[in-house]
Amino acid sequence: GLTVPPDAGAVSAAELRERVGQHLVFSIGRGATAARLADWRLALSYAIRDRIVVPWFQTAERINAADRKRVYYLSMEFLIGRLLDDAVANLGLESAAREAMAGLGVDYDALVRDEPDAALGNGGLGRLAACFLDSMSAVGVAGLGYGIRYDHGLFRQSFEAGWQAEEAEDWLAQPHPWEFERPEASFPIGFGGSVGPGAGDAGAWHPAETVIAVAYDTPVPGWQGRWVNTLRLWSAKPTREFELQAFNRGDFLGAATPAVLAETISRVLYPDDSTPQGRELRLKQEYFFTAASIRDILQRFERRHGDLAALPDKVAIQLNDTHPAIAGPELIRLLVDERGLAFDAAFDIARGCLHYTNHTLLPEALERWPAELLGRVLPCHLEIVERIDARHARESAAAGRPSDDGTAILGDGEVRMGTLAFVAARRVNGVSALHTRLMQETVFGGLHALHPERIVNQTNGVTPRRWLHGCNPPLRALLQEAIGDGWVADLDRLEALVPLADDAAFRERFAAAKRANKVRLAPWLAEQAGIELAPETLLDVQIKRFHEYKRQLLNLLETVALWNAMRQAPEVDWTPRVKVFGGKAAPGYRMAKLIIKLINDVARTVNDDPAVRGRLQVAFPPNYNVSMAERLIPAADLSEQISTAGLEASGTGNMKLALNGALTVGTLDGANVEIRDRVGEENIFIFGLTAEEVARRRAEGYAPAACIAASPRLAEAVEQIASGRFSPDEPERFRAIVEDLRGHDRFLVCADFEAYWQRQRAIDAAWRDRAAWTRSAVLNVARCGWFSSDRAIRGYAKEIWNAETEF
Ligand code: 26M
Repeated sequence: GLTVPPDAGAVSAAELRERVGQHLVFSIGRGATAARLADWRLALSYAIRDRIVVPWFQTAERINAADRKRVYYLSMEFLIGRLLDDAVANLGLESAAREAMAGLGVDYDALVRDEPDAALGNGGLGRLAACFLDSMSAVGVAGLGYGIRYDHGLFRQSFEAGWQAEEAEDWLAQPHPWEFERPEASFPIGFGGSVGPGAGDAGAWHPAETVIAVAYDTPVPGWQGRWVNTLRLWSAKPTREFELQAFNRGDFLGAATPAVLAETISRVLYPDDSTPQGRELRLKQEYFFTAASIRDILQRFERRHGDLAALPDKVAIQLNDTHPAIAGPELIRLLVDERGLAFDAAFDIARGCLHYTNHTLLPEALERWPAELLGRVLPCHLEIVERIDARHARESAAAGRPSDDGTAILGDGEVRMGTLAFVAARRVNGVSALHTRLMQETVFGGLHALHPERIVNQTNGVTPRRWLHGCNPPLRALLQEAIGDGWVADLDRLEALVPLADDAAFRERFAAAKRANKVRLAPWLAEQAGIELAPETLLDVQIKRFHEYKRQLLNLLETVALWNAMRQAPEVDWTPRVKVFGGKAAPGYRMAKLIIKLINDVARTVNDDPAVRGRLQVAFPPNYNVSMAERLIPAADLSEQISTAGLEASGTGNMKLALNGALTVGTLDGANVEIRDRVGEENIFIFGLTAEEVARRRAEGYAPAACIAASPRLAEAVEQIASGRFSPDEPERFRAIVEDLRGHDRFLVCADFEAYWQRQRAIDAAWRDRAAWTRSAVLNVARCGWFSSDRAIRGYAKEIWNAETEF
């Protein structure tokens, strides 16, 4: 048994203050008079971390004692954000921490804001992984996240004359207090070389190059610190012998070269979130972290169990998109070449453990690797892929399907990673009901016909700890008074608010909480974007990565049309609005970057125009990230979720905003459909073509020119952009946007424009009846409890992993 040190459990403010002082001196090496804010932050972080370590050990002991099935979440990305305040809240130490720091003369809020975001992800997929880690600890799943410890996370965005510029992010420039380096947990990972006849029937692999994967563990405390899982991130290090040989020859530069090359693998996060570039280094990253994780998983299993056939009973592996899809071939390789199993037995074991989540149907976003590249970097794995493909073809033929049904893994000289992941997985899931249905009907249609039980739905969710409790103190306080705090671990309890939507006094207090959040946001927005936000103004936000399918351009065209309408009819009592845009574009995505420039040019024109002063403003604060989302979401009144129907797999920002009392203007896409089903048609502003209508319009040969001709408002806005109204110094600047809108309009911006405009005017009118608006907002909060990632994790545990939950 474990002897619990005397300091485990609750801690008083006085004790915590003492511990912070100790850490400041003995861990940071600085005295109180010389300490900077960062020193105090590190000292408090260490003091908080100390509270997590014992429950962490205890969780491991419970899992081992019960021999619980383990769940491994493999993800190239974990978009975590700040950790300190989250850990403090999970441990219930908010007042102790505040009081302790106040006693030391340090502002707790400033200290929390000093922490850099851990931005090891691009957007939705990476943030989902972070929410799932939190929820696996909250509900007590024996879960472990595996990923890459990038030296540099997602780039910092700035605007240079309105153009996006990227700067390297450097989150490890300061000590990172939350991780433990585990030099003993390391594996050599090979690349290249050749495959010869050897052990097993797949042949033994002789890599040309070897890199060491070293583990760094971060504890992930759940709600109330009852359960603590681990996030294990791999960092690439050179092998020792290699260096030493060159060093001994006196070749000091040569001794450093392999080190630099090896460390390149975990150097930087790829900043694309939907268009894989097919780069060799990316493939090496994928294999590097997947291979290290699979070996770690197998080693942990074998330390406790003898029979590899039992692996699927004790291990579930979730692949977050296809990025770790090489897990299938790697696991088979280890079982065949290093454990001596036959290929078919190894394949069955691997397929018993593996599960794959798809996050997109966009054809250009589906990962494919040239077979030549895969064969060069991972020769043994290419052979195994060929054998998996052959077995899949046999199963397909046995089921009477034609051999040319488009479900082959290898084709056109490429390896289709989605197909590989599907074939090697026991369950494949989509992330919203609509997305899952479209998977079955479109991209995975042939595979679905062959394996009709394999594709299941698990609608995404968000953690209520960060996305309500943490980010929205005024609403948290109101909820505490109205319904207690049981909702934090059981978000369905928000339903108790439903009757309060009809209580005028409650609505007043709810509106006051929203107002307080806007007042809190205003000085920041003024500083970041030069905007004056009055609390009566409708705050309209579109915050997400920039992509054409997400249609920031639709929002912008409506902004221009609204500006025109306000100038043309100044006598009208317009509903005042502030439109906020936030998001990054992939550095190589020219169209998205041009749209960013257009928004900034329109913002300057509109914000400088006295004719619309106090009525319309456009704000684009740079460097949207998790921490910025935490500021904006609680203050927002209107949530823009306006993707072309059928293209946004789920969305999760839509859930965060609705949960914080913003009303949604959105298409019937992704999880918007399920949000509507829950909040009710009358409490959401739906518009536009459905996924089926989009498909039909495209099949009929959609031509945007007719839509533009039919809408004078749209025609005027497009013409202004075309003629340089927003770029007088370079009238042709937005030619590519205008040509695309008039010629192709792949994402049907013009087709949806009028419906969107009309919906926005209905929103203007709705805002004026503040009691009705607030009633809708309350009902959004009350009925969005289902979108908790706790519900999603329970769904995965029951329907996919066959794993228990402790709470
Ligand atoms: C691939 C190759 C090379 C470099 C980067 C990538 C890559 C990285 C991230 C590709 C896709 C990536 O993310 C896609 C993503 O974030 N999808 C979103 O997933 C969310 C969670 O399920 C959904 O809510 C969003 O609708 C979906 O767009």
